[in-house]
This record gives sequence, structure tokens and C-alpha cells, in this order.
Amino acid sequence: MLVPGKNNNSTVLETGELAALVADLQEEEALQCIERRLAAGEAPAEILRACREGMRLVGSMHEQGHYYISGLIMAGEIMRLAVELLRPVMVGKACGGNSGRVLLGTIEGDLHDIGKNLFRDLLECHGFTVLDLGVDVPPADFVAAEPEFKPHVVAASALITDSFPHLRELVRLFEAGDRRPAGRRPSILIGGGQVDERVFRMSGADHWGEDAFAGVHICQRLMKKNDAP
Ligand code: B12
Repeated sequence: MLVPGKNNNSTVLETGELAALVADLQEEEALQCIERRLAAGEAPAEILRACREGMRLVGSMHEQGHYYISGLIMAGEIMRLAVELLRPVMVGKACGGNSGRVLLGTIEGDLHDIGKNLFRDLLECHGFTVLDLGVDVPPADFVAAEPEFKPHVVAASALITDSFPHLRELVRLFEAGDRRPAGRRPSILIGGGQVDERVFRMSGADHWGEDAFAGVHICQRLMKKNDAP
């Protein structure tokens, strides 16, 4: 098992160097590792995957009582800096254009926003116009923003289990009283660390994305079907 505060070689072999450095909260070394991997031409998506694995380990250690909240805060800061390094490479091949409108927010009760912000940046670089409502957004606020912004996709991020019922409420509110012909209501897309197939089914959402890249692909696919910017 990973021992916090120690650079444990067996963990490095099991999880990969970068994930282990992130999990061990070795900020400087983790960022240097990212820079090395970027310089070697590795795809940012792969590097991001390793960082998320590190974050998953941090989460497990928090659950097991090895890290206090300060560990989560430090991990959040490492992830924020990691995203700053990765973002220019990911959004560098800026696409522009007018791909469609996405209404985005982290659902009520949840303050996590690193992944949401990254998803927003990727969407924008792929030509989507994004209205980001921020964090801790009540489902009713998504609904209230709809008439003016007219999103093609409503996207909600969720990392906290206690917030999952609000995803269900979001879907229910969008469905309630909706008189538009089939396919004309905005599609509801969910994602974020703890969202999986089970949460997706429970929520009643139309789609879920395992990561930000998958989320962008889903939005692009929906726009092709919709073909009305
Ligand atoms: C960093 C962190 C924090 C930071 C957040 C900083 C910030 N500005 O976001 C701080 C310290 C503030 C924090 C606070 C708390 N946290 Co916290 N946190 C984490 C941690 C370690 C990493 C999260 C992260 O940034 N990951 C990296 C990003 C890039 O990944 P991501 O968000 O999943 O996003 C990716 C994809 O999911 C996708 N994506 C994201 N959103 C969306 C949306 C759509 C539509 C799509 C398609 C894709 C998509 O894009 C990203 C890139 O691919 C996680 C552990 C984990 N396993 O995730 C715990 C974790 C989420 N936190 C947890 C907890 C318990 C808390 C606190 C309650 C702690 C406390 N005791 O106060 C508070 C919650 C406060 C609140 N109400 O929200 C738990 C949640 C457990 C649960 N089952 O509910 C976790 C899982 C840790 C754990 N196992 O204990 N946390």
C-alpha cells in the first residue's frame, strides 16, 4: 500500500510513476514528470489519465483515514497546476467554429470544479459556446437558464455521492411539462469522478461521459444528429 509522504518504489511499479507521485503529493516531482512526458510527445489525454489515477488513490487514502482534508486540498492544487501545464497542449489545436451550445455546471451540493473546468475548456476549443453556471448549482438554476441560452446539451458534473439525487432531479425538471417534439429538448449529459453506468441509470440522464474527451465526443455526435447550431 502507498505510504503517504514516502516515494514508494513498489507503488511506482504498480501504478506508474506519475500517478504515484501525485498520490504521494510530491508536487514538484509530479509537475516535472508531466513536463518530461509532454516534451517526449506523449498525448495529454494519457498524462491526464495518470493524474486522475493519482487522484483516485488520494481519495482512497482519504477514505481510509491516511490523508486528512489537507491532503485533498494539496492534491487539488497539484491537479490544478497539472491542468495548467496540459491545457495549452490540449486546446492548442484550437478549432473555433460554431459547434453548439452547452449549459454546464457542477450539481448542487458539490464544490469540485477542476474536471468541470477542464471539460469546459475542451468544449470551447472544439467550437462549443459554453455557459458555465459554476459550482453547487441547483437543478432549478439549469432550468432557469435554458430559455435564454437555448442549449443543445445540458451538462452536469458530480463527484459527491450525496449530490447524485440532484442529477435525478435535474432530469425530472427538464422532462416535466416539456411539450417539445422528441429530440428537441436539450440532451442531458453527466460526468465527473464518481459517475458510472449505475449512477447514469439512476439519474435518467441521456448520456454520460467517462472523461472530458468522451464528453466532447458525445456533444459532437449529438450536434451531428441535431444539425441546428
Ligand atoms: C481535489 C479534491 C477535492 C478538492 C477540490 C478542489 C476543486 N476546486 O475542485 C477539495 C479539497 C476542495 C475537496 C473537497 C471535498 N471533497 Co474532494 N476530492 C478531491 C479529489 C482528491 C480529486 C478530484 C479531482 O479534481 N480530480 C481530477 C479531475 C480532473 O477529475 P474529475 O473531476 O473526475 O474530472 C474528469 C472527468 O470526470 C471529466 N468530467 C468532470 N466533470 C464532467 C462533467 C461532464 C458532463 C463530463 C462529460 C465529464 C466530466 O473531466 C475530467 C477530465 O477527464 C477526489 C478524489 C477522486 N477520486 O476524484 C476527492 C473526492 C471527490 N472528495 C471527496 C470528499 C468527501 C470531499 C469533501 C466532502 C471533504 C470534506 N470532508 O470536507 C469536500 C466536499 C466539499 C463539497 N461539498 O463539494 C470524496 C467524495 C466521496 C463521495 N463518495 O462522495 C472523494 C472521492 C475523495 C474520497 N474518496 O474520499 N476535494
